[in-house]
Amino acid sequence: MSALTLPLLMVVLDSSPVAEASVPPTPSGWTLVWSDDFTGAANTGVSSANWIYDIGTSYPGGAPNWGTGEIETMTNSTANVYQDGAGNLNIKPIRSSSGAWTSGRIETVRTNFAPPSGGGILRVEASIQLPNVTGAAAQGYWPAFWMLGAPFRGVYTNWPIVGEMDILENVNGANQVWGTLHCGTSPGGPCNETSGIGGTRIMGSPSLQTAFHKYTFEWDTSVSPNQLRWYVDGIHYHTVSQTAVDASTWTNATNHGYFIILNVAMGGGWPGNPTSSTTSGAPMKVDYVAVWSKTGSGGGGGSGSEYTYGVNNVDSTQALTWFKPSGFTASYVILHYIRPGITQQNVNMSYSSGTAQWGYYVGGLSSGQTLSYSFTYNKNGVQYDTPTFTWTKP
Ligand SMILES: [Ca+2]
Repeated sequence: MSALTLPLLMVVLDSSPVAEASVPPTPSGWTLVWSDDFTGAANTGVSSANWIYDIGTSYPGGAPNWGTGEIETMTNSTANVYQDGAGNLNIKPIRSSSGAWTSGRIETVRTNFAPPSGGGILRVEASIQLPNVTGAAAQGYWPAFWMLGAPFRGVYTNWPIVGEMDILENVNGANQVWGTLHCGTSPGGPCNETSGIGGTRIMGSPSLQTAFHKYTFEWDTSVSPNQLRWYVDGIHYHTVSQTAVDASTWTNATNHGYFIILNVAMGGGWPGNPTSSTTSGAPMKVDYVAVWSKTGSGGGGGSGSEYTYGVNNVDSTQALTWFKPSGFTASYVILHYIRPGITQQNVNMSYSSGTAQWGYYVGGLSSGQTLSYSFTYNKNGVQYDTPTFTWTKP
C-alpha cells in the first residue's frame, strides 16, 4: 500500500513485550549458571539431564494432592509435557472422557541454585505464555514457575521451613502475576502461612495469556539486609527483605540451594476446582529458563577497623544506610548525612537484632544524587566518629 505501513507496524511491535525466542545474552558482569532453551524436536520430552518428571498426585511420602488440594494426576507423557519444535516447552492439562485431569510437573535435577558464596546475586528467569484461557474456561488453571529448597527433595515433609520461592503463580486466567516467599512454620508463623509473603501486579495488554512475558527473580546477598526481588517484564513489583522474618527463619530458608519447578496444576485451595465449563488442553508455553549469577557487592560500602557500613538502594526515593560493629556492641549509633536540598541531618539509627546492624532509611533521594554520610558510635562508653563517606544513587 504505502511506505507508511511498515514503520507503523514496527511501532506496534516495539511496544509489546515480544518473546526473546531464545535465552537472552548474558548481561555484562553476570555468569550464565544454567539454562534450557527447549529447542528439541516437536513432541519430544524434556532433557533428562536437566529435568525430573514428578509423577502421580504426591511426592513419595509427601502430602496428598501435592499439598495444595489440586486434583490432577501428573504424567511424563508427551501428551502433557512436550517440546513443540518451535523452541518452547508446553505443559498441557487434559481432561479425559471420564472427567479426570492429567497435567505435567517437572523440576530441575540440580538443587544448588543459590547466590555465589561470599555475597552475590542469583537471577532466575523464564519467558512464559500462560494457558490462553480466561473466565469460566480458565476455572481451576494454576500455572506456576517456582523453586523449593534443596533439603525438601527426598524428605518431602519439611515444608515450609526449607523455603519456597514462587517466581510466578497465576490462577483462573487472571491477567495478574503473583510472587511469594514461603518459609517458617505452617499454619501462621513468621511467613503468614499458608499465604506466605506475597506481592502481585495487575498486567495490561497483551495479557499474560495471549503473549510471552518475562518473569525474573533475584536473590541478592550482596546487600545487607539480603533481599528477594520479583520482576515481570523488567518491572520490579515485590521485595522481601531479610528483616521481614526472624534470623533463624531466614537462615533455614536460605542456607542451601534451590531447585526450579514448572507445572500446571488444576484445582486446589487457591483457584478452586475446575468445572464442566473449564477448557481442556490449554498449555503453558515456556520459551526458556535461565539462571545467572553475579559476584561481589552490589551496594556501596566498606569497612573500618572495627565496623562495616554501607548504603543499599531501596526504591526510587529511598536508601538504607547501615552500620555494623565488629566484635563489640554499640550502645548507640548516630547517622550524620547530607543530600542535595537539605542541611546536615543527625539522626539516631535503629538496631536490628536479626542482622546485628544499625540502620536508617534516608528518603527524598533521586537518581544521580550523592549522599554524604558518617557515623558516631559508642563503644564501651567512649564515643567515636567515622570519616565521611559518599554514595551516589543509581
Ligand atoms: Ca526457546
